[in-house]
Amino acid sequence: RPRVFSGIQPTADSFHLGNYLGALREWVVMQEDHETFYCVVDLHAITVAQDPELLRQRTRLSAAQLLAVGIDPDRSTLFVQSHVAEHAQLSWVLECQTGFGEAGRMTQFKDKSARQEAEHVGVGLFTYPALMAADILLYQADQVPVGEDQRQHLELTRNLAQRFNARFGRTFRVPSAHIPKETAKIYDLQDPTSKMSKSIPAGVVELLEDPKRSAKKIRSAVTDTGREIHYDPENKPGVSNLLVIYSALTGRSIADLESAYEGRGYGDLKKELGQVMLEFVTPFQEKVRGYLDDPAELDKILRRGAEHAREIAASTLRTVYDRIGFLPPA
Ligand code: AQP
Repeated sequence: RPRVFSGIQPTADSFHLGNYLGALREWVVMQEDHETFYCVVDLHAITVAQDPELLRQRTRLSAAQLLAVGIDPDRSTLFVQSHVAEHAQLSWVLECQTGFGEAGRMTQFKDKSARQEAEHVGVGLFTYPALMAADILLYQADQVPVGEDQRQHLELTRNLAQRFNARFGRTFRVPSAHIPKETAKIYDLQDPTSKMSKSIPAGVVELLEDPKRSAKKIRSAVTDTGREIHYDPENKPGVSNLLVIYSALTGRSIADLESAYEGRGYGDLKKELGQVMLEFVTPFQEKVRGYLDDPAELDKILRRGAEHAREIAASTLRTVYDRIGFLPPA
């Protein structure tokens, strides 16, 4: 079975609809016929300042949310990145293979560093993509389910794998990005030309917030002039984004929704999407509470995941260290 790796940062009190529709939903589906490794990437989280206690809480909360969306620990290896030391170890090796200019061209680094004062931008934010490459290459992943925003990092990962293989002999499998067609990029409800992102939280729908609050955000989503409910991302980005979300959460096609809402206004669409959201998050939130009520069980799942992940990661790292000429420990 093809291997899959993906990760998510424990940097917010809740995952948002962009995370779910762009990535997590695919994670769940891929468990069916892939060997799946899913990781809460706490090492990535500290590329920006984190409160230690909050980071610990959010790491558990992230694992609970992954289980609640349907990641099955009997079918997937679910673990926390810092529990497997090889991630940081391979990251260093890959940093030494990454060009300074190459890393500087990453748009996520440019965007995130531009939002902070220069002296607060850590080197970790710059080397973030090398760590991400290490995450993926350690497990010899074939596919990486992510949202569109990660495409460039995936391209760098592929380049690093090919470069390493060319220089030191075949060591890494070269992975491909698995980006869903319809939901690759979910947009902010208040600014439907920007991606929904926790860093700019104006129009972000959080999976753990009160669904009444989500309904209110959906009601006040920026839509376009005109009245017709029609999928046209270029001219009607707001309403198109709502249609994509609606379709993804219900499994109804966009064409079907367009005809169902023919002659009706944006108000109806928004109200009903609020209800769809409520039906989606209610059982999810209940499951999350269940996992949080039993932290010992949660920790056991994560321990088991890390043990399995470590075996594979250690084997890849041994080969890498050997190829680059490190003397094996006696
Ligand atoms: N708006 C989005 N549409 C589709 N996919 C998205 N992803 C994130 N936003 C969207 C995908 O979610 C996965 C986890 O990403 P992450 O660990 O970077 O999570 P995040 O940091 O919470 O994502 P944000 O909100 O986008 O945060 P910032 O602003 O810090 O970058 C990834 O597969 C990502 O593609």
